[in-house]
Amino acid sequence: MDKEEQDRLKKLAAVKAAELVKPKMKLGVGTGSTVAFLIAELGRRKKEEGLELAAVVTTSSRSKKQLESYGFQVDELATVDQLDLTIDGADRIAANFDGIKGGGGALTMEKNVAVNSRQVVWIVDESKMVDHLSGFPLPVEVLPISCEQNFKLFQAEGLNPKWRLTGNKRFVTHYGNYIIDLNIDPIPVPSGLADYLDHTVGVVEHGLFLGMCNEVIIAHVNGNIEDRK
Ligand code: ABF
Repeated sequence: MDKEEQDRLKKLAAVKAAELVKPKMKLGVGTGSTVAFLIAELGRRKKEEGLELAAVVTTSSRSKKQLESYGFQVDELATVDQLDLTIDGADRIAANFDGIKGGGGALTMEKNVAVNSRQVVWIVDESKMVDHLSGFPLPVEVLPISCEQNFKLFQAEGLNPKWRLTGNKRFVTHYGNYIIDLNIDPIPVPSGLADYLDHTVGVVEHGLFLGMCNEVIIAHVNGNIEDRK
């Protein structure tokens, strides 16, 4: 699928998801190119319909800038008790709605926003849908202070770790941490790996989002928009 076609599908999914956003909602907005189309649609509704939201929280500075460019005031998650709805992208989504996220490096904020939302909706083109989690490296955010030890540990566990780089330098997250991408394809038991990572000292967060998504809006190549719950 070429980029133009993929963008067309992403926009279709984003516009469909925007219909879920009601005035006065406390809304979570994610990160990524699909979400960028969502923000543009929300901006159109704000301009044409006067859409007003009770709160808007987002997961990256990139989304924050775009939201503010349309006149939305962006709030800190900590100031909002519970979000009504969060709409975000994903890198892979399994048939049971388990997801791999964090390809853009914002996984820690994305997970904090997701767990503090009553409803979580992911918007994707069909290329992201898989039977079982596979086909995309699993991001793991690690503290710099013990990142070398974490890397060696993952190597010893056969998790095929690779440093996330920007150019020839290690990528640094919004919180000053590094990302180690684990290349396990497929991930045989996501819950087991999530539990292992959750209990590995030095790991801040990982990109396994298990049992956190209520609905997936999928744009298919044939133009059909599937709303799967
Ligand atoms: C974000 O959505 C990240 O978790 C993930 O990497 C990204 C996918 O972005 P895109 O829509 O550009 O594929 O939430």
